[in-house]
Amino acid sequence: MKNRRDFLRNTLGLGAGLAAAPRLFAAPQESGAGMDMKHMGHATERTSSRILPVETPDVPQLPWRMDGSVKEFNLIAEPVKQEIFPGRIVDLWGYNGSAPGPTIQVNQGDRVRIIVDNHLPEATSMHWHGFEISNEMDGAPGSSQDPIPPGGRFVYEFTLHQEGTYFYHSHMAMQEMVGMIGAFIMHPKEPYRPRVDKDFAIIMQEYAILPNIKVPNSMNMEFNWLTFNGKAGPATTPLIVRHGERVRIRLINLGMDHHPIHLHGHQFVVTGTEGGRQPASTWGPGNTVLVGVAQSRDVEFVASNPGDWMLHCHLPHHMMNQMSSMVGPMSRRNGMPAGNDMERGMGMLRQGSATSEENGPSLGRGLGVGSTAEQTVANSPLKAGDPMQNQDMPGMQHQGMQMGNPEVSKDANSVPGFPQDAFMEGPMMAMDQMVDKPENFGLRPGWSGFMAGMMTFVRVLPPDKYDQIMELRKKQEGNKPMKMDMPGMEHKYE
Ligand SMILES: [Cu+2]
Repeated sequence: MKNRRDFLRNTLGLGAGLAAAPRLFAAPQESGAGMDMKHMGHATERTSSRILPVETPDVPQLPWRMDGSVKEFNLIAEPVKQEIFPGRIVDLWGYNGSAPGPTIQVNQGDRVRIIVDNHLPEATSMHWHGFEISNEMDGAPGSSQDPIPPGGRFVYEFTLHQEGTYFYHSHMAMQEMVGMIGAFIMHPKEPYRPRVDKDFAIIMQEYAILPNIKVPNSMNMEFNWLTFNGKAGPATTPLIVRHGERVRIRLINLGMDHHPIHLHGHQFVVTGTEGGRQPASTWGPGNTVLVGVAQSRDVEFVASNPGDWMLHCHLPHHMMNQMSSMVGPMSRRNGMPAGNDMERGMGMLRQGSATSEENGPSLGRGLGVGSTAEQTVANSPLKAGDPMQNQDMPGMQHQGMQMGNPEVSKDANSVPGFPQDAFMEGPMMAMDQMVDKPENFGLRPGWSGFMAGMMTFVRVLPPDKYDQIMELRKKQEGNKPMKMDMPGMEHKYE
């Protein structure tokens, strides 16, 4: 974009009255790609106004049934097995078989009933984050209600007068840390202006999971698995948009860290928070938005720049998978502690220097309680001269990975600090085939080697490529039997 006026036209959709805009950059048509309400659920209300359902890639939508004028949902709090990365199936807690839990979408003004069943081995409580509802429906354990005992049920019912990107979560702190959150979208009575053609939501979560362990360490303060909608890159599913479309992405964060989410190739405006829509007068341009813990941020932009653009958390450690002192050639020592206690794991020292034998490379990398410093792990030392001679590096040979060689210079081992990224990401980490799906079609070969943690793509595609992917997606969905695991639920979001 050349100037401020272009920015306003492209990002704010203020096409009218400015210079004649090329068709692709014009504000989206009212007809848009929106779906009529009758495709989303019972055709009861507001068929005149078109509601664009929010897509949550990799996370299911929660169906509902109508009980008179009440929209009724079922949520089951339960342990789930979540494949956060090819072959990495972890034990999380979530809702209805998913962590994060399924996305709930309602309309402003709806009367909503949510039946929460607790299939966990301990008590839980469901909090409706930011909802302006009566106190006894707030889900604050102890103060607004008794916790829901294992095997118990609580029926929440309220009328929603708000609009925006909300979420639900367990109000038991440690349960939050093992997956228990879901998106709760309240569509406004009058659609937001300018209208968008695509509306996505991404929930950010983080887990500390030692290699070969399946249960996250919820006491830990540092994390080595970072997910968008329950998947770590490259297992995340790209957001597919057509060149010229106006796009909204709703970012939701529940964890221990704040995430600066950065989009390549475009400027966006922040149009909403966890409190709902913000007035357009507050929308300043940016390309990185800090999504703090317990916050949501809506960003909008016109996808005016074709290409496969990364969308990711910009904290370097959040762009990695399974980072741990046990894995990878983090050091040229023959042995180093597998993990440390909480304090050293967080980089706090009471005695010894940061480079001493006992602290060494595991300082600040510990995974806290549950890991042990006694278990030293040999990382094969790199051989001087030709780092690639060493083919017996642990963790290097994974089935399905494309075994390319990282590019390193001949004198790499003489350079202080080496290796940094040579073995953390790159061609030998690529697994294009393992994460193959319609949304990845046409990405550059080897792309997956550089995607990890909280990373995905916004793919801004010309019409033919866009249609091709939609066609592939349709074919894939056609092959899958429609799963209706909840009796009485007739409709699902597409
Ligand atoms: Cu982050």
